[in-house]
Amino acid sequence: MSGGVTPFDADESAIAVAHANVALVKYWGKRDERLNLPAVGSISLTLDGLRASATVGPRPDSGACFLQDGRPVDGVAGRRMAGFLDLLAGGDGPKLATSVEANFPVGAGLASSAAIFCAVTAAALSLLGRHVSLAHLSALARQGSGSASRSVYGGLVEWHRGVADDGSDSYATQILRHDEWPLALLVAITSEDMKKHPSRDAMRHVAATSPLYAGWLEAQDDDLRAMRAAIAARDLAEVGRIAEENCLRMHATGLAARPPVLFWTPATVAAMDAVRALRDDGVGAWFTIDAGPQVKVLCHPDDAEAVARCLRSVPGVLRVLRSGSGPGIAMQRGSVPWT
Ligand code: 2P0
Repeated sequence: MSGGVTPFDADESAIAVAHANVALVKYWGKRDERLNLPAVGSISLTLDGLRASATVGPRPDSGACFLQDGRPVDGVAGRRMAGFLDLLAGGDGPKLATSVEANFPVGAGLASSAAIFCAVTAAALSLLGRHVSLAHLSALARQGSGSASRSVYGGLVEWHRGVADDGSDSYATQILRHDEWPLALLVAITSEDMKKHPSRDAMRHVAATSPLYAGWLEAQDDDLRAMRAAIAARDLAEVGRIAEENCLRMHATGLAARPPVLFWTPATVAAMDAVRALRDDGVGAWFTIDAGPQVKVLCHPDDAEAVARCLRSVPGVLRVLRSGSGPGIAMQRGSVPWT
């Protein structure tokens, strides 16, 4: 991060910090696009190494309402953020703007939108002087980006699909705090480019055209149940197995879409092979991959260095980020808006 330089006065802005999360049981598909309600529940690990901060203040009369690392963001992403800030402020509320900074590549399949929209939600509520429950904060963050609902909490988190048409029961809850089960997650970066298919567009396309999408929906509740049980038992091998299978099932829906959606590069596949080879050598490591080419590898913290060394040696892996289980949303400036 570049030290929190923002165009806002300290006394009329709020700053929140949130961490990205990686889904071990994935969110893929929506049951309501307008309210951003998921077709399935999901379970994630919040990452201490991947952090975004958002400053929210009054919108200037001219200029962008969304700055990322000091540069204005326009186009679809700018309009999406403007709409979200208006939603948070309410119909008669003040016009807001935000400046965000992340300590990791944005838009490259590293769940940057989760950290960013979660932090923007908390900072905006703080500035507006609102107080909400964490569940409500999660449901609001969800409307910015689905995965942001999970970054409200640290550790292992479940975002509930919910059944209500108004989305009132679709928010995240914490399964385990980040200090209750030490875990490590290595991210093998295979490309720093913006991803080819934004998640939102890809999941809409897959849901509309993939004959495997129905099977994905059908299998998810079993994975969620099994994952909850594996977490309760602190059974890392079982958590890893379910996460790997769930990830491959999600990507299979894309391969079967018309036209197909493939997020992987040769380095992605090489890193998956390297993880399988590590397991054959007795190292407990399991991969998961989101809507991008990076490979995320779950392991015990004692094995993290060996796993990182292995991933660094994979042709096409540019660098490896190391994370542990991270904390939930925090305020850096301004009052805490949750109760
Ligand atoms: C996840 N992903 O569970 C899944 C797995 C990508 C693959 O959540 O449309 O940016 O903003 O709700 O949250 C990425 O999608 O999508 C995502 P929107 P989001 O982490």
